[in-house]
Amino acid sequence: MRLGIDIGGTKIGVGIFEEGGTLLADARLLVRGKTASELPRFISASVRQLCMHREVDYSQITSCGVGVPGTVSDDGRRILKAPTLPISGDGFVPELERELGIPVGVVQDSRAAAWGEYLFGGGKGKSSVVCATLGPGIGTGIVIDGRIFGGALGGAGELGHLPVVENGRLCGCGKRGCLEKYAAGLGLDITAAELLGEGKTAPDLFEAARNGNEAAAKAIAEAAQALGRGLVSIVNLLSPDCILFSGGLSAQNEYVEAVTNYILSHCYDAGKKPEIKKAALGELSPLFGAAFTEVKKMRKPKLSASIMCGDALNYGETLKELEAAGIELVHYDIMDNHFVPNLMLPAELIPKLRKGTKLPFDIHIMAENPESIIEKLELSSGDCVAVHYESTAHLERAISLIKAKGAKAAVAINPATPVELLSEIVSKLDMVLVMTVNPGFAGQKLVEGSFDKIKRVREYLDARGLSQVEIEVDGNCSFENLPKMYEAGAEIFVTGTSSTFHKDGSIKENTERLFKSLLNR
Ligand code: S6P
Ligand code: MG
Repeated sequence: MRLGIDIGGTKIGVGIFEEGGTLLADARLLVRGKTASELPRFISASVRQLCMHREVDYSQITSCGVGVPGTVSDDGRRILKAPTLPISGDGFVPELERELGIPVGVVQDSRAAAWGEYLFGGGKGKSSVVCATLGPGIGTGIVIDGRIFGGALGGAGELGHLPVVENGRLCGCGKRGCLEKYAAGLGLDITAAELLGEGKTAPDLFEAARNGNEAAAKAIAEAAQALGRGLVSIVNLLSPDCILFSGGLSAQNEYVEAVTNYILSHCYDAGKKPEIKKAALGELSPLFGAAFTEVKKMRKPKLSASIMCGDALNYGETLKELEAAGIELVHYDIMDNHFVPNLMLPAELIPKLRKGTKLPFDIHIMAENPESIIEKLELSSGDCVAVHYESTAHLERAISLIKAKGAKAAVAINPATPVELLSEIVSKLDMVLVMTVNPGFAGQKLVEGSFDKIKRVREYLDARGLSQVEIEVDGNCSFENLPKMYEAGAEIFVTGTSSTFHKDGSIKENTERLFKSLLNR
């Protein structure tokens, strides 16, 4: 099941859908009086209540798409600009994820409407659909060949901001003379007040035209013409096979008819004409589209404490403290003084340490001939072993050896090693370990460009359909860096002297601080 949310200025629409597109339950929530920080909790509580009322099993909902009246980042994680809403920035998506406990993504609401119509409404079966939402402004969503088109700059579909009058009415975007200031709700309100007197609004203008007021009829015809011209540009540029109208203003039949006629009589004749009609899902189209927008998988952050940074006189006690603090893995560094200029932790110690903890081991081999070390390891299913790409000519053999012992297999890459070098092995991996310092020592500075490297590794994996392959980061996972590493796409973090074992706090205090820094990112 999927959850769709459509956030407007006064109301929030909520819909729960079956995978095939059947709407199981929906509701409208009033947002009045809610501050930005209260919204995620309010939405989550309302959705859970709706599920109870309608006997929908909340635990079956796997993702949530949120339509917002604003510009969002390409990855659907951030709201870049939403002038009419109290929410913006990086916090909304992670907060809502925490409240709902499922992955969340945001999408511009007019794009969500077009996507909903393309999948389940008036655009079903078409290849390219343009859906113009005629409300107070004009929002236009474009679907081309089965994908929402956002454009390289992110602003595709801003039909409402087409300049139509030089030095005309001031628009909310800061410019003057935009189409929506003449041809959509707020613009027609201004025209109504100008022609019929103060306090008159768009519905009065339509009413007056119907009752024979020539000035009103002329103004509406001009507005329809301006909108028609804008849409002709879209038809001539993109050649869509379907144009849909939704939003409150689309209820004015004469208006929609006038715009339709203008488009059909003025667009370039390529032998076929686009089908032009009203959207089929009404005000639910953004809810459908939001629910069925692809949402990036939420990754649960896991901390893997580097035991070599602990108190060597008291490893048993340290392991207990780590477990109690919520650390999930023991990061165990094996170095040979050849591959790296340091000699640390023998493989033989692992079975002894296991007696002091239930935590799985996350073994990081920094040694030449890692195969000979893997052969010595006793592993269990929760363990993971990483070998360095740079350390062996027989990477595939090393990975197979790890797998044969029942553990998860990973390749570690040094800061200067490009992820592309893993192309032949990556499909066999459970994890990629991205080094953000040059391996060998704790307490080093982060190598420049590391956040971007993590991001590129995540993109590389996702592009190959390998989003299940985890990314671990090792090196200076500090209170400050770790949240950024998580945002960049990593999920397992090796914590050493810069966090879990930081000199200023106990393991418990430091780990609490780390979890807090992740929450407030
Ligand atoms: C050394 C090793 C690492 C360190 C860890 C220390 O390269 O592979 O696992 O133990 O990076 O963390 P910190 O916070 O001191 O950088
Ligand atoms: Mg390590």
